[in-house]
Amino acid sequence: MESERGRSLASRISDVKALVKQAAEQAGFDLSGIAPAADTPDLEHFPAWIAAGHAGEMKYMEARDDQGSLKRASLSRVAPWARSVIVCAINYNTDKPYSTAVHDSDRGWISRYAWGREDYHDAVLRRLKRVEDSLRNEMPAELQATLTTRSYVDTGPVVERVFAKYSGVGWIGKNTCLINQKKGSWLFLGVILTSLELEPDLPAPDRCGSCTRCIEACPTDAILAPYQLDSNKCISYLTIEKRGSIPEDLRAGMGRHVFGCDICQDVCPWNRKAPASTAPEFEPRPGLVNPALAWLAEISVEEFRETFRESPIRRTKRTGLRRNAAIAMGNSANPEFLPLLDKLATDEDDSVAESASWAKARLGG
Ligand code: B12
Ligand code: SF4
Ligand code: SF4
Repeated sequence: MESERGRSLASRISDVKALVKQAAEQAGFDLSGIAPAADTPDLEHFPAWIAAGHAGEMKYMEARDDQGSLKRASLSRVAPWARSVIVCAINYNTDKPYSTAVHDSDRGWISRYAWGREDYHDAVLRRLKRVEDSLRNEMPAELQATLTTRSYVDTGPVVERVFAKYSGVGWIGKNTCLINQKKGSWLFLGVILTSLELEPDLPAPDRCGSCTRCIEACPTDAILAPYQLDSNKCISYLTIEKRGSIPEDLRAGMGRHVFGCDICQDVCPWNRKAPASTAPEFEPRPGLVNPALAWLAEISVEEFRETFRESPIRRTKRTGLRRNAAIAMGNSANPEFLPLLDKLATDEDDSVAESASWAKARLGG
C-alpha cells in the first residue's frame, strides 16, 4: 500500500514537470527546462572570477553569507530548501539590423536588449509569476502544502546561465552567453527556485567547436580566454554599470556604443538564423535603435525621466548616458560635434566634462 502511494506521488511529480513546461509556454516563454539545484563544476569558476577582480565595481556580485562564503557560488547558501531550478528563457531579438550597422556618424549604438518599451526585469518577472501561479493552482494538493518557490531575473544570488545550461535551455558559449541551438543567444533568462524535486533535463552540449569569432571581434579584448570575461574591459559594463570616468585606454574601443554592446553576439554563427521575438514589450521603440548623439548628450532631467521611465536604460542614469554620448562623439570622426563638445567640456557633471574634453582632443579640436 505504502509503495503504491509512493509511486503515485512520483508520477504526480512527473505530471508537475509537464505542467511547468506548459505553464512556461502559456506565459510566453520560448524555452524552459529543469536543472537540479546542485553545485556543478561551472560554479567553481565563480570564486576565482571574483578574486581576479573581474566583477569590477559590481559589489553586489560579491555578497557573502555569515560564514564569509560567496552567496552566488552555491544555492545551498541562499536557498537550502531548493531542490530544482525551473529555467525559462524568452527571445528578445528583432528584425532590425545590428546596432553597429548604422554608418551615420551622428548616431549612437544601443544594444538590442534595451530597444523595447519595458525593462526586461519586469517583463520576465511578470511571466515567471504566472508560471508560479499555475504551479500553485494546478498541482496536487498534497504537494502544494509543502511547496516553496522564489523567482529571480538577474537580481537574485544565482548565476543564471549555469542553471540554464544544466536545464538544457542552451550552452554557455565562449563569449559567456547562453546559446540555444535553434533560437540563438538573444534570450533573457529567468529562474524559479523550487522545493520540488523534479526530474532534471539533460545539460545542453557545447556547440562552439573551434570557432573563436567572438573573442576576435571584441573591440576591447574583454574575453580574456574562452568562457572568461573581464567586466572591467567589457563595453556593456563600461556603459551601463561603471560610474564616474571610463578608463582612457578603453574609450577608443567603445566606438559609438552608448548603452550595452552586442558585438560578441552579432558575430556568433548561431545567431544568423535567430528568429524575431513575438513579445510586444521588446518591439523596438522609434528613436532608440540608433539615437542621435546630440539628443542624448543634451537630454534634460525631465526628458530622461520621461523617456526611460520603464526602460533598462534608466540604470546608467542621465549622467552615464551623457558621458557615454560624449565619448561616442569623440569616436565619431565627425568635427561637427566640436561646438557641442566645447559646451559639454564645462558641464557641471565632472565625468561628462572630462569625457567631452577627451572627445574634443580626439576630434582634433
Ligand atoms: C554581472 C552580469 C553582467 C556583467 C558581467 C557579464 C559576465 N559575463 O559575467 C556585464 C555588465 C559585463 C554583463 C553584460 C551583458 N549581459 Co549580463 N548579467 C550579469 C548577471 C547579473 C550576473 C552574471 C554572472 O554571474 N557572472 C559571473 C561569471 C563568472 O559568470 P559567467 O561569465 O557566465 O561565467 C560562467 C562561464 O563563463 C564559466 N567560466 C567562468 N570562468 C571560467 C574559467 C574557465 C577556465 C572556464 C573553462 C569556464 C569559466 O563558468 C562561469 C560560471 O561560474 C546576469 C544575471 C544573473 N544573475 O546570472 C546577467 C546576464 C548574464 N546578462 C545578460 C545579458 C543579456 C547581457 C548582455 C548581452 C547585455 C548587453 N547587450 O550589453 C551583455 C553580454 C556580455 C557577455 N559577453 O557576457 C543575460 C544573458 C542572457 C544570455 N543569453 O546569456 C543575463 C543572464 C541576464 C538575464 N536575466 O537575462 N552582464
Ligand atoms: S559585450 Fe562587447 S565588449 Fe563585452 S565581451 Fe562582448 S564584444 Fe566584448
Ligand atoms: S562566436 Fe563562436 S565561439 Fe563565440 S559563442 Fe558563438 S559559436 Fe561560440
